[in-house]
Amino acid sequence: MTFDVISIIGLGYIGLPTAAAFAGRRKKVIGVDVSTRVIETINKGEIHIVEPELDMLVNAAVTQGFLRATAIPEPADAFLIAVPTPFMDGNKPDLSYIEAASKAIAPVLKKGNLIVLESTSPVGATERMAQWMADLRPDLTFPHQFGEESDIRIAHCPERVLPGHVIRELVENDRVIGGMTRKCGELAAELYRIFVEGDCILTDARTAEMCKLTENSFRDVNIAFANELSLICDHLDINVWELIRLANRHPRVSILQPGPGVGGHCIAVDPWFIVDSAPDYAHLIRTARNVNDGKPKHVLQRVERAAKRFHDPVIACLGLAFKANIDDLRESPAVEIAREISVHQYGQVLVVEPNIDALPARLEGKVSLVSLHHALSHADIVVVLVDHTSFRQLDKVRLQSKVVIDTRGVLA
Ligand code: SAJ
Repeated sequence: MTFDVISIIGLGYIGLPTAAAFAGRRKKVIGVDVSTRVIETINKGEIHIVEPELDMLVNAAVTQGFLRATAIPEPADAFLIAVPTPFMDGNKPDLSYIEAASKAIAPVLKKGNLIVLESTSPVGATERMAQWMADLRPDLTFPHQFGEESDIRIAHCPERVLPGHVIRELVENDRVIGGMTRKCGELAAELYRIFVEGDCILTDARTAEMCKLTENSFRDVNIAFANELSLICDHLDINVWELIRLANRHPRVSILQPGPGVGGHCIAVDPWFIVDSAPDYAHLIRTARNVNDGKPKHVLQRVERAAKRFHDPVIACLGLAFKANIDDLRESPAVEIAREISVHQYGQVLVVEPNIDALPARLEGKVSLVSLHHALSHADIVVVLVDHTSFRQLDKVRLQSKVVIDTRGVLA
């Protein structure tokens, strides 16, 4: 099959780079998003997120006429759904964005269409998506009812790219493609081969859903090990960074890095989808989540102890993003820690975040966004929360005579 027109639903951190990748291979791409601001920005050839190289690619795609953004879905040969799957109260997955996207494209579906769910999803979500569309289009047949004979092909192909390296990883990473039937998977593999240079490996939809959750849970459990070590080392007065460097000299040991907690919209969220679907079995995965979620509290206790040594200290928090060299503040432990320091009135809070121009609503009026130079000139206590390159390179002489709480090992 030739894919002349490809529609991407959700133009965020995954959808927009994917749209640009198809457009870069001279495919006509229709991007769909619910935000007018996002649509207007992209149609001007600009981007609304920070991701290296993405601005150039989107600009070229739009100016050459291969990419256009709109609010209302239009007919296409293939649809990729890349909308958020957050969790609700009780750590239960919230499929409302996938449901809304499925229902939005249902009216424009036609026989022969391929729909791929890219959003990280709990096991069974692809089947539910098929059912939502089938309910609205009784005139078409779907794979969960008609197998290989269906009019519509559906697959799950979870995104696996690392923020900050999206453009390279989109092309180079292998893709796990879970077709609702074999033909669904084969068609989806054909679509991805337009720009993917990694292997496209076929499986069923449920395994593909679980595979993505497994990858992120694996990382979460390993980060929890590092975070637990950091608590133990604080208690035993051992430098955890040196300890990990030494232990990693063993040929079969590869410990990750402790931090102020685990942030982002993936690793802090996805393991809960496994816990929710198998609560009686997912003990280790649940415990790892709790260890990582408990880390910001430990950092706060250290700040509180340090603040007690001063009268109304100035406390500089270096970094708000959920990890180095990005602007993404979603589920960021750094934001939470800065907020809590201010709420508990441990001192006056200065925040340095080179990748944003304005504070998020949760911090407005509570802390001041300042330059690194300003923070280092005024702070009594410096809390390193993100290992941005500019913090790694800071002149350590400027930290002399300050209390430093380095949660990332930037100064180790
Ligand atoms: N972190 C640590 N210590 C480490 C590594 C990470 O504390 O040694 C923290 C980071 O600071 C951050 C959080 O973990 O707060 C997550 O960062 P990350 O770099 O581990 O992962 P993400 O969330 O940016 O991207 C992950 C990736 N998954 C895996 O590496 C298994 C990526 O490939 C996925 O595509 C992405 O989740 C996603 O969208 O699911």
